[in-house]
Amino acid sequence: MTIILYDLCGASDIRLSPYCWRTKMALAHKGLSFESRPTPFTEIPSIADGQQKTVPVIEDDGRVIRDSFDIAVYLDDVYADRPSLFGGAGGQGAARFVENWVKVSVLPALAGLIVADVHAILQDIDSAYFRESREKRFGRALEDIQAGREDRVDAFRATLEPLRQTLATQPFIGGAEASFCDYIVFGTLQWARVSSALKLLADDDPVAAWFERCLDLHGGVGRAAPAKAA
Ligand SMILES: N[C@@H](CCC(=O)N[C@@H](CS)C(=O)NCC(=O)O)C(=O)O
Repeated sequence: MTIILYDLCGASDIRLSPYCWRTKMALAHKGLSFESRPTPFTEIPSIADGQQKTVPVIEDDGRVIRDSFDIAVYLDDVYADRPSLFGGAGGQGAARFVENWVKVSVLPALAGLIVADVHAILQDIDSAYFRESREKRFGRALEDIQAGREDRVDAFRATLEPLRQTLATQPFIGGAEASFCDYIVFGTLQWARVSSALKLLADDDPVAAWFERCLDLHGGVGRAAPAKAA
């Protein structure tokens, strides 16, 4: 039975969620086919069993699983005969560290650079909800959050230093091959790539080369999504 993925969708069918990208890369890594259901923010409460507050959510053979990390754990458990996302319990523990590094350091720095750009690519039905909820969260207008962002790009790049140094010894966070750890960071940068024309990484940054490698993984599922035009 085909897995259903509820995938956050902006205007012009832009699939923007950093967390849904983690799940799409995880499904592709496992070689599982899935049906992607485009989901605006304001329709999340009515998807699947009607109990959901965030996406990604998957439905697999009657089971409803939410949260990108829990979905990856589920996929490794249930489809254990397919390529592993974590490489076992130790890998899962290390991936939690990557998830929290991204949550604490990378995502907040990035959100402050692109949040108004993200608002600009949403469907009309989501526009007011996103503005209101994010302005409440940040305590400022979206445009004010993003203002002066050129001065904060270096600070954002600095949050990626652990990845940069890791790439000096290996092509992926997972080692020789990509793992769910890579998809956690990839999804975050892919969110920016599809939503904003801001140049985030220097051309000679090893993180930029790694991101290009990730875009090409699994038949280029990441690259198939168009980058936001300048
Ligand atoms: N920890 C969750 C976070 C998911 C999440 O925050 N998703 C956002 C989309 S990027 C969402 O659905 N937000 C709903 C809202 O803001 O109303 C995961 O990893 O799946």
